[in-house]
Amino acid sequence: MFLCKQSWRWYGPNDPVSLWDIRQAGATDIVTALHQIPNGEVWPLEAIQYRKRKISEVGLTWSVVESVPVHEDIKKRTGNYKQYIENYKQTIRNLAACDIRTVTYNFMPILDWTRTDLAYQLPDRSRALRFEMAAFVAFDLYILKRPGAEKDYTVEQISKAKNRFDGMSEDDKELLVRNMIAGLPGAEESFTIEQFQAALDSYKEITAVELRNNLIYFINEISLIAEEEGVQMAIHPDDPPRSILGLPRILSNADDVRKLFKAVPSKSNGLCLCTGSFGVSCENDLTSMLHEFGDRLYFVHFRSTRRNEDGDFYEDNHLEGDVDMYEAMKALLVVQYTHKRRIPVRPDHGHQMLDDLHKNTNPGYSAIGRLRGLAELRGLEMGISKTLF
Ligand code: DNO
Repeated sequence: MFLCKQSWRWYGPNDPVSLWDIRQAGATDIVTALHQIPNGEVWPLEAIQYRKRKISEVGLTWSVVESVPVHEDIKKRTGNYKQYIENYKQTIRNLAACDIRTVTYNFMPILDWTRTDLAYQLPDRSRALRFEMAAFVAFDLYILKRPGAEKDYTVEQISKAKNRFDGMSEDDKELLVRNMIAGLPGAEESFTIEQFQAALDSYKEITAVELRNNLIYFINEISLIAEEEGVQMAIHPDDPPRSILGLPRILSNADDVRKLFKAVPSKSNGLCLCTGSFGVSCENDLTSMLHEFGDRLYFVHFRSTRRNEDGDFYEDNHLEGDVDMYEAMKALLVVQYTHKRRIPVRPDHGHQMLDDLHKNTNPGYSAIGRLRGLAELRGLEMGISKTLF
């Protein structure tokens, strides 16, 4: 018996990876969302029930929602934010009525996870997702031409970005734009350059302090309902864990998490600890974070990144890279054992490899790379469990 609830993200009926594929990969629990419902609207009870039924027909359990998106108006506390919060509450009630009680969300302004390259070739010819600083800065300075952007970078970064940009073909530039702002799988929005600049402008006056206050306001409101319904809210960290494009970011390290839990002590206010996102910063000690936030860990993403000093990183194999997966898994097992709880865990992302190289796959969410990740994590879990308990 595994302690971790082994889960797998499924994008719904249009996902090229089927529920049967997932069952064969060895997962028992499904992480999904009703992506067809526009951001901000209530998820109808019948639609949740229908999705849940489809999942149970295959012998799997829908145990985590990733994500119920938070409307930008809520993040900015402008426009219709009050209505959107009421809608969010109703969605929570409807999910609870279907016995789905773990909800992931993030509070990153405008962009969810951000990468510059979705097909970075590794020495074994599999493909990984990558964030390359020079390409990112080139996008910001020479494609987006964000006013005042130069002051966010060093002279060296700017010169590297200029060289990088000069070496790009028109196709390269187009691809970079698409990778950056057209929306990665699960992202809530997609933009053209003009729309994107307008979205950035709408955050001009919003400082990190304000954004954090808006998050606290939101989660305070939601926790009233979530507590009543026994729903666990799990915030996903910033990815990458730093401010980008002049936007404030407020969930990048342990201190940010502490601030959130201190401001809203409700048990419904919890964390989705993503080792891949937090792990990009060498300042984040993942093992101690797993222990410290153990009682509020409602969901875990296991993924490992490999970084360099320039701020670049790529997604490595699950057991390699900068994340010490052995220590992370051990900490998570101890947490579950101590708190007498099973926590849903999913292999986050995976390489495009083997047959999947010739298929249309969702970047990061192909079948075989994640199957490899899950298999490695299961083995690691079993090995550690047998020696620990
Ligand atoms: C990327 C994911 C994120 C995550 C959201 C949660 O692969 O980890 O898109 O689902 O940030 O709201």
